[in-house]
Amino acid sequence: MKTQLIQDAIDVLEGNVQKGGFTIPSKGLYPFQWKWDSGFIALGFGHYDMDKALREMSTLLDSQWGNGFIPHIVFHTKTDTYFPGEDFHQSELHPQSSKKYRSTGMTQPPVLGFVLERLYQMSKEKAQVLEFIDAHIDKVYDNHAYFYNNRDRDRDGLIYIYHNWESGTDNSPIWDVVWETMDPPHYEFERKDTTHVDASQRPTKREYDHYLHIIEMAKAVNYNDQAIAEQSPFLVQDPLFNAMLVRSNEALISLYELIGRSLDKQEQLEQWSQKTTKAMNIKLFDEALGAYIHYDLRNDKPIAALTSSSFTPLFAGVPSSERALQMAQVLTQRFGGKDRYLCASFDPEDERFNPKKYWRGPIWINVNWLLYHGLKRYGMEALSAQVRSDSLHLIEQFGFYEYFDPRKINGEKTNAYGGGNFSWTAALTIDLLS
Ligand code: 2M8
Repeated sequence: MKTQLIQDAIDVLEGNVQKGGFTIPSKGLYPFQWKWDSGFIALGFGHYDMDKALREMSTLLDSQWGNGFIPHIVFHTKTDTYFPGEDFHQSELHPQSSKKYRSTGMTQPPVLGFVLERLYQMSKEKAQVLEFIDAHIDKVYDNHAYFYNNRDRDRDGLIYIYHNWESGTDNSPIWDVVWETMDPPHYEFERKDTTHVDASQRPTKREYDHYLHIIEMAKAVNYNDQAIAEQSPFLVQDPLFNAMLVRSNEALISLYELIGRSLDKQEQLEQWSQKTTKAMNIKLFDEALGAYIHYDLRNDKPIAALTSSSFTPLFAGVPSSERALQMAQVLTQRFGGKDRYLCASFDPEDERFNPKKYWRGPIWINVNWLLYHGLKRYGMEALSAQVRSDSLHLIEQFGFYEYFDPRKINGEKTNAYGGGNFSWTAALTIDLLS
């Protein structure tokens, strides 16, 4: 079974590889290169074709802007099957945007540091991977420097995101409180996602109005970070985003040590990490809920609700061991139990939980992968094994889908939703089984 599932996963990945040296998340629905998808995808390739893994990384890094920014979508190919596309985003408005590729003017969670480290760890040809790392690591460092220099408004080490698409968890109920503070125009546009996936499993039209409105605001200031920080109605400190940064800082330090250079950068990364970790523990940990939460920087208030992102600081070693235990209890009692697979993307006990709707409840394999490794890091073997086996069970049962229903329901035809033959689901299956 194991080898068959790996082979099937490889077939999915290979089917999504494109001519320009990048891999799409899913045919039809997502026809370009996405930042954090590419990181997870490279981890799958790394187990059977390291050249492809490194090419995925270099293609993405090649889209970097002059200020260190790496965009969330790189529009390699011309197609009008996705909305909003390159003509809507207009990355060229920013004076330092890539002259080579058009892209979006927003980013996604910084996974590339730990992806590079893991590729090195899994490689059989260590010298080849180390040479690649030596040639590319400074770009990832520059990306982190971009965050600390431009996205840390209060200089406390917590990076903000200015759009829900930067979080990766697009329509999470977390953002509902922000939408309540906005009243965007009712734009006229043609959705493409709902021609590929049932509309009931995707964000609403009104939610898209909010998404587009923030982009219009950012375009009006030519994607200038300072102006965005002053004007964006959406300004949030996200526990997943900051956890990825801390974990990638840690990875970059160990990679610089390995290649034996840039002591100054290692020291800087260490300082950044300590600062972010401290701030996350002071500002983002909610004692009553027992896990990390989002902070609405624009409206200066915590968003007290649990999501799967709430537990991802485990992956970066951010919580103390006492807090980690508390988090594991919350995960088990509130998200787990005999009737549910781990881990729902939103609190199953909250009335806004929707088990079929995208980031409002379904399980996502990339977040499960982060939780699996996070729990392992704290020695919680049984719970981490459960996250892994729930993930593999759902994939074996239903296929390499984009997201899965967390409820254990008998007699349902399918518990899997969104795009099929989804790249990071396939890639991380390979990694979990290897
Ligand atoms: C989803 O987001 C895109 C916008 O970035 C979309 O809905 O069009 C999210 O799940 C995001 O996390 C993911 O990276 C992207 C591609 O898989 O799809």
